[in-house]
Amino acid sequence: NKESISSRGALIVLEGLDRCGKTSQSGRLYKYLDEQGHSVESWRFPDRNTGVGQMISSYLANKSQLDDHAIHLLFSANRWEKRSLMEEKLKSGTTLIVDRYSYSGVAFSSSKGLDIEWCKAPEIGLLAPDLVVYLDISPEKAAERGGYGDERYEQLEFQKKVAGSYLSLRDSSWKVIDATLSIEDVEKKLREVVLDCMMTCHKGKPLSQLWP
Ligand code: Z5A
Repeated sequence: NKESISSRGALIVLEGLDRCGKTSQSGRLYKYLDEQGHSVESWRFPDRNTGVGQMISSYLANKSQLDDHAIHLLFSANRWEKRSLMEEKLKSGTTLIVDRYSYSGVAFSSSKGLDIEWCKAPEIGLLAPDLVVYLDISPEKAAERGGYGDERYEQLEFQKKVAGSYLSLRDSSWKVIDATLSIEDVEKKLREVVLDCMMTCHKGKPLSQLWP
């Protein structure tokens, strides 16, 4: 009904290269919105707490090997297993701040050479974000931040390919924020675009599905 549509939460997705600052900014945004009295939750993908998430975690830590297509489908399945809960939360008025989503899935797998349309296919029907914020940093600058860990993908050459894939996925609806600004300045810019998007959702923007 009209009332439940007009009071729904917003699906906010943060994307970007490894170490662009998504985790830091998700935490700050969550704290701010929560203190302002909004119903809000902070989510991340991969969600390593589920059975599928544990398989992904083991793969990322180089403790298991999987075919590139198989791991792609596991990342997607990890979003599908949270889809109904996601819809429930949004419809009940909770805004979700999500650290990585389908765009990471497509950007990382297509950087390994998988066909981009094949990569997008299993994401069809997941909820489309109301806002995608891309925290923009060059792979070289990102690598300077505290160094990479031991996880798969945390290598400069691969991150350069991922940056190129993200560029081909971006559309005009994405908000791009310069992630090399101070943490406080990024936070300020992020708040502005998020509050604006939340207002649009409160006013009755319907939920939609990937890929629009
Ligand atoms: N992956 C995939 O292949 N397919 C999929 O479908 C999905 C993911 C969903 C695990 O992700 C890997 O899974 C990831 C993509 C792939 N691989 N890579 N690369 P993850 O989410 O677990 O890991 P991550 O995204 O790489 O997160 P991260 O290392 O935690 O980075 P971050 O969250 O973007 O950054 P951060 O932790 O907030 O900040 C990094 C450091 O920079 C830290 O020391 C901060 O204090 C510092 N920082 C942050 N902001 C600033 C500013 N503005 N100035 C200076 N310093 C800053």
